[in-house]
Amino acid sequence: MSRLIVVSNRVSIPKARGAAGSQGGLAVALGSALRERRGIWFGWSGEETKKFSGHLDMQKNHGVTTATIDLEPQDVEEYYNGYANRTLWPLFHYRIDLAEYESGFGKGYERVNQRFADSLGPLIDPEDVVWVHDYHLIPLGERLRARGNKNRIGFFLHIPWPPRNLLVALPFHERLVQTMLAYDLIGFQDEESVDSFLGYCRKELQADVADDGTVTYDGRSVKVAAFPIGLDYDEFLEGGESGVSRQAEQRMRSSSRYRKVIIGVDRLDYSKGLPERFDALGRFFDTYPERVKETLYVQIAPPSRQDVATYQRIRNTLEQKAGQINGERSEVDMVPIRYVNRGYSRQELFGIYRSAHVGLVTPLRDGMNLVAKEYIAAQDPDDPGVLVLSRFAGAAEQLNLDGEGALLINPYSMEETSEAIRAAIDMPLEERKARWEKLNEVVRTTTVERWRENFVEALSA
Ligand code: GDG
Repeated sequence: MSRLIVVSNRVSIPKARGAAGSQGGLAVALGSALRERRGIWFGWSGEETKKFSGHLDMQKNHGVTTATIDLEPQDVEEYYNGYANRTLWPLFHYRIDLAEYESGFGKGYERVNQRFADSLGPLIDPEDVVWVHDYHLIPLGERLRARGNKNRIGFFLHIPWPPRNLLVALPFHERLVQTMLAYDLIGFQDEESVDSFLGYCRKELQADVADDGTVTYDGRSVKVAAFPIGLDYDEFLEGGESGVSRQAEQRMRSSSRYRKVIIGVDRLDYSKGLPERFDALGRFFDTYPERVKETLYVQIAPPSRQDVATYQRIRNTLEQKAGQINGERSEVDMVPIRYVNRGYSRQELFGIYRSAHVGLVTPLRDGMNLVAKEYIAAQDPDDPGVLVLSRFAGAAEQLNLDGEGALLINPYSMEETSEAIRAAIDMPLEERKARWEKLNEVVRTTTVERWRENFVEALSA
């Protein structure tokens, strides 16, 4: 079996399976593939150094070799906070109004991708299969090719690929997409992204696009397909068996005094549609005032990317909205919203999801959204809750199930979201069970291991 080299912006140092506070499904799935194939996980250490030296920090943890490099402060500012998080992230999430572009960002992005290629290149053996992850590293494949690398190299994008008409607003968009065509396989989360990408190649680059998703351009071919990511289902369920999980569930049930709990769990990010969600809840409480006492909305929102100003602004907006909803509707012994700016362990999250009657997942755009799948996996089969899901999450392609799975909503419509919350709260047990069984079947069978196997198999073929 050929060796697998995984490359991502940051490297998650592998822990033992099921270890306390253990990592997410991605780290677990990639970790087990790397163990099997004696591979290497390469990326940025998260540390800064005054002068880039290219020094590799190689470590072996639980059978997985990691190799990391430090970056200069200017690299971090231009490549990570700049081009990745202030240019590509907003644009790819359809927030052209928030996308900023400075030529320094573009230069920093190119420079860091070159640094990655130069440090990683010597580690790659001729038979290795290389798998590059996410928007930070789009040009890496081409940079490796320029060093003479002839390996199979694949790329997976965890976030949405935008429609052609949005992408053309990015300066030097042709160059970005042309570099991407240096890969052998490009994977997206959903068919919509695949269609957008192929449409761009056809219309902007006049590339040849075959029915099976093969793009031929400038003498080489790359296969493009959807590989929807999933959960490490077994590991997640095992965590749910733990005392920590049971306690978290019990704490939620007793502290909510048996009100109907609606749960939201999101990184504090403008793509997750949180202000719109808070407004929809306000609408729900206004439309059904008798429900205020019977309902509790819990929003867990750990802060992220706090070096970027838009992330500070969204935090202020949400504090204001939560304060207003609670100020207007609380009683001395009851608040309608609990808004929590911190993270919980995965075991605790399991218990919290399980205690909730409604899972509210309403991103304005999302590559996949794993919270939707975790909410389903955590439910009690005898008394499952209802998933209310944005049609703009990649997960909607899998979880709509012809209207028999999640309740799909348009997150820009307060009415639609508010009505879906009401329908979810009032849904009879029979229907909840029927929907949950179908949803759980999808989540149980399209796991992160399947995703990884499908991708690596297609890449190695
Ligand atoms: C990107 C794409 C795509 C959240 N709060 C806590 C916590 N989380 C965990 C969730 C979930 C993960 O973080 C978030 O994953 P999402 O998929 O919802 O979103 P992104 O972070 O934006 O991820 C996304 C994903 O990549 C994978 O390809 O699905 O579309 O944007 O697992 O549970 N985990 C813990 N405590 C928290 O408080 N432990």
